[in-house]
Amino acid sequence: MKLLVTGGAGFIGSNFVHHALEHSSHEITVLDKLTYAGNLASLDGLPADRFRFVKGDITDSELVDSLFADHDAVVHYAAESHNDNSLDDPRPFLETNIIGTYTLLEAARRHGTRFHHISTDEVYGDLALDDPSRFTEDTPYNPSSPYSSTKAGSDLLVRAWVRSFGVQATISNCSNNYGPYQHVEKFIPRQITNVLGGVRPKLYGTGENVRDWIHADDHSAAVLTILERGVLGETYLIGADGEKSNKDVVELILTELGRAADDYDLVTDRPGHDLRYAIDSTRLRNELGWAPRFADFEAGLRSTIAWYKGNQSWWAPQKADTEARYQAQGQ
Ligand code: NAD
Ligand code: TDX
Repeated sequence: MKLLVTGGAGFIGSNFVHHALEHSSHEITVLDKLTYAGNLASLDGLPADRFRFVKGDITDSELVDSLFADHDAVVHYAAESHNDNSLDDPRPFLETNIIGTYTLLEAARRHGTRFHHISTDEVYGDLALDDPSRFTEDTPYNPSSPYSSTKAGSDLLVRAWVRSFGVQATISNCSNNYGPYQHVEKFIPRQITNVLGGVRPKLYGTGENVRDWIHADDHSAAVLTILERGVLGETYLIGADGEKSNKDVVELILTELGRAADDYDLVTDRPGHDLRYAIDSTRLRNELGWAPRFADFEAGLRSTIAWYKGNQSWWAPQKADTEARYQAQGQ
């Protein structure tokens, strides 16, 4: 297939491009606006005969239309993705996540293009720490932040375009990703690069909030599986049973880097901070036969720490600006 990957210069999109070129024979075009979160260096070294990059905005309907005319399927990662930024300035989230997805869906409708929409478990809101249940495909939507509400809105647009216009789409909602090429604004890379720079990690609130971690390469394998074998019109949850409190993750990072496990600061909490996410991915495992390769979070975290240690030139240019933004927010 000729695949168009939106947001392929971002964290998860670039991991997908590397994964798909290695594990399939698809040709890939990346469409990416190169916002502060996009980085062409994440796409270095890809085979020129199967990979092409186009700089552009998913809200540009003329450009989108011309690219859809020339591709068999679209995997849609492009988004404004950071909750903290959405609390500071929600507008770009509405433009890219809602209008951008709408623009792509209209092109999919015109061209009859197979469409896979990448979304998040945050659309379901949060769970209590002691709640034995986990999110499933049937959990009602209840997003908390401007970011997660725009992702929920984009999911609902996809469902409506499937039902009303017969667009051939699937949706996946994945839990928190970690791995190489993740922007230093996000929790795990922020804390790894803080410790590498001699700065104490920053935990929001009490650090008891729980995230369900999955390696980005396992997410990519799941998306490729859904693209090739998923049932049109369906939603699949992606998760690797990786629940950990933020405090536990910071302690693991500190210990791995030879520092005392309690060498961190508690800082102002995120407004509306979701307490816990947890994914039940039974459907994807049973119906499509996917399983995570990085089942051991601690081993995956160690390899991620090693990647940030070895790739300072990739992240260092973003670090000072990112920390200045956090400092202005008291975090
Ligand atoms: P990211 O912020 O690292 O990357 C986003 C990419 O989209 C960047 O390359 C950026 O330049 C591009 N982009 C932004 N606006 C654009 C526009 N208008 N037109 C074209 N390109 C644009 O994000 P990420 O963490 O890689 O997330 C990718 C997708 O996965 C998002 O849809 C996100 O909601 C979803 N997701 C993320 C996670 C996670 O843990 N990070 C978990 C589940 C789902
Ligand atoms: O410095 C920090 N300290 C801290 O305690 C940062 C940056 C975060 N946190 C906490 C907030 C969250 O509980 O760590 C947790 C993870 O934070 P983020 O990396 O900002 O991720 P989260 O808000 O959980 O959202 C992520 O997962 C779902 C992605 O950014 C989203 O794009 C995805 O949809």
